[in-house]
Amino acid sequence: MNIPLNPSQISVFAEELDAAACKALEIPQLTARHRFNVDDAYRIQQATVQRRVGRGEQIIGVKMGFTSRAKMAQMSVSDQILGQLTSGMRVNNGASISFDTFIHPRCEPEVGFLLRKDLGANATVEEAFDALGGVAPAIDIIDSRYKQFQFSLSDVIADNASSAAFILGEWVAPPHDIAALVAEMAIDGEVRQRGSTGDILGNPLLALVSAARLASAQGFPLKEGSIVLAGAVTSSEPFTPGMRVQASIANLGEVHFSLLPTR
Ligand code: OOG
Ligand code: MG
Repeated sequence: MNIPLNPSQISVFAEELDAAACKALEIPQLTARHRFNVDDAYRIQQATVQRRVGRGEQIIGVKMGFTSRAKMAQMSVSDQILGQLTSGMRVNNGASISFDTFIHPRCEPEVGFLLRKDLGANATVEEAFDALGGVAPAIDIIDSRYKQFQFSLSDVIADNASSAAFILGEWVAPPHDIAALVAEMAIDGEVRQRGSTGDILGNPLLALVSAARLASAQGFPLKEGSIVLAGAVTSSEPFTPGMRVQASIANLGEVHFSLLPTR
């Protein structure tokens, strides 16, 4: 049975998750200690994000999770979830980054959207398309703060949808049909994952519609200028120091990053 959390429990859980992320040390699932519902999980998420804001980061967008069958099957979670993206998570396209800040990171190919208009809770697919200022290939770097990368739905929401870092390619004008573009992810030049943008709910614009609905429900409706990651097209892949990761989406371009050679 779920037990409602009081404000001090929410801040204790948020502090534990935030410390785990800062120190790159995994922790046991929170729900092993205290089962809580999805609403409380979003309150914990919000408190972890506010800790980042307190350190000077800005909230720059949101990401969707579990919008493809591949991800639902890989992680045994079938509900869509929302996470928040901050300035501290953004990595420049082509950058070399250190592995040290991660616990057991994985990368996944995604579609990124840039909004040129606010998008409300009841936005339609047409309104979502009209609100697009740009589309870009993206890589989401997830790094669950939980042991063995295992969690319940409430745990992963509290952990800000495993968000650790993300990389965006160049923004391009939204093509009229973005629902059937081949997406690939290669590690050290070898293609490891391949799918279609249509693997995201049949059309990645539906992930944007869901993001608008969930973000409004959580009290931070999507604003002009926000970045939205639509969720992974394929399963994620682990990576290690020295690797080079590239994702590409037909007609949209490519995005890549590298890991520095040593820990
Ligand atoms: C949770 C994050 C899910 C996606 O694209 O589906 C996600 C996880 O898999 O750890 O980012
Ligand atoms: Mg993702």
